[in-house]
Amino acid sequence: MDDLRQKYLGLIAEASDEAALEALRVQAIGKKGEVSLAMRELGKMSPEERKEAGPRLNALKDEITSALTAKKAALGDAALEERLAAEWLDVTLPGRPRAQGTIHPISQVMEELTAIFADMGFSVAEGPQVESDWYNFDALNIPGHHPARAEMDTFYMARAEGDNRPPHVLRTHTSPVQIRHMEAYGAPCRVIAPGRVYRADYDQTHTPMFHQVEGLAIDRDISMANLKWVLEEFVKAYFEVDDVELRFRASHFPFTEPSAEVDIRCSWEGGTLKVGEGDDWLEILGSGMVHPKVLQAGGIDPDKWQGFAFGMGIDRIAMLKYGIPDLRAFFDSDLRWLRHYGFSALDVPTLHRGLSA
Ligand code: 2NL
Repeated sequence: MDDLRQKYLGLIAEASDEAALEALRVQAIGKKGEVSLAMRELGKMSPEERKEAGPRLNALKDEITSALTAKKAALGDAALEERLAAEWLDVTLPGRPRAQGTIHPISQVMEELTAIFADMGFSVAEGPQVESDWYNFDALNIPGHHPARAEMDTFYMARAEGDNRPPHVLRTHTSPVQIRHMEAYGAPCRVIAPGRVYRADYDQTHTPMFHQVEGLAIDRDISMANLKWVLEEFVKAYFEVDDVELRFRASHFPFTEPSAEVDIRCSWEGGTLKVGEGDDWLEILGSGMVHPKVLQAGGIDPDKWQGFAFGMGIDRIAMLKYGIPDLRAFFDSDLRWLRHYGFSALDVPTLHRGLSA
């Protein structure tokens, strides 16, 4: 019995997996196992011998059973330890770093404008940045001899040698987009055209490429009163104030009649702009009733339809709202500037969430 004990306790201690343990269990205390066979021998013993050997065999069986159970648990623990080590995960590692890029203030402001005008029923139109002189000038009542053509500091595209047709131009405003819109969709219409425009001008307050948004609303009875309301709603929503005061100053554009430049009441205190209060006026846009010749150029009958139009510089209103001092920095692609003035990609401007919340 001591031999059996030595043998099985030794084998159990050395078993390397559960299958080996099970084999040992069968071999020792299974139905035909060595201990079980020894127990069967008890029947052949004398009562005295049996009284002594019986309990010892039972104790041996118990001892082997507990050794098997203990070893099985130890093997399970070891397997778990191994799995935990293999599947180890450092939960103290920092999370994914925040996105490197930011939304450029001009993109942000374009999204804001779009949200505001969409709420008033305006759709967004886009068009080519290289335009024919017809769409950029003639259709807008700016004929070849008109001083506005010279004043606009236009970039002209090159023509092939001997090609005497008038050259294409880099659009000097987004008005051509609206002429194309009138041609394609007719009246009535309500549309804004935001985008890049180009003029050969470079100083403190001018860059050769800049951004403009124009708006156009045409219907049977649209008037300057509708223009005034739309612009008031726009300025309130854009500058996120409850009240504004607009001032219309008579002006002149070839494509509108009458024409007005629009100022908003404001104050400058300690270098920060407050809209809607104070004694200063800030010029923000030009506007007017669409000239009958321009309606006609867009294929719309000026005897049946009329409308207002306006245009404003996006870069300037972005600087005003977000306190950006230098226009030229907009286009320097300086990463430090972009991180400072840029917006999170998740800050999508909507009217219900607050434009720049
Ligand atoms: C300004 C002035 C303006 C328009 C743009 C326009 C467009 C069509 C017809 C008539 Cl298709 N007008 N656009 C009208 C008035 C002023 O812009 O100071 N922009 C920065």
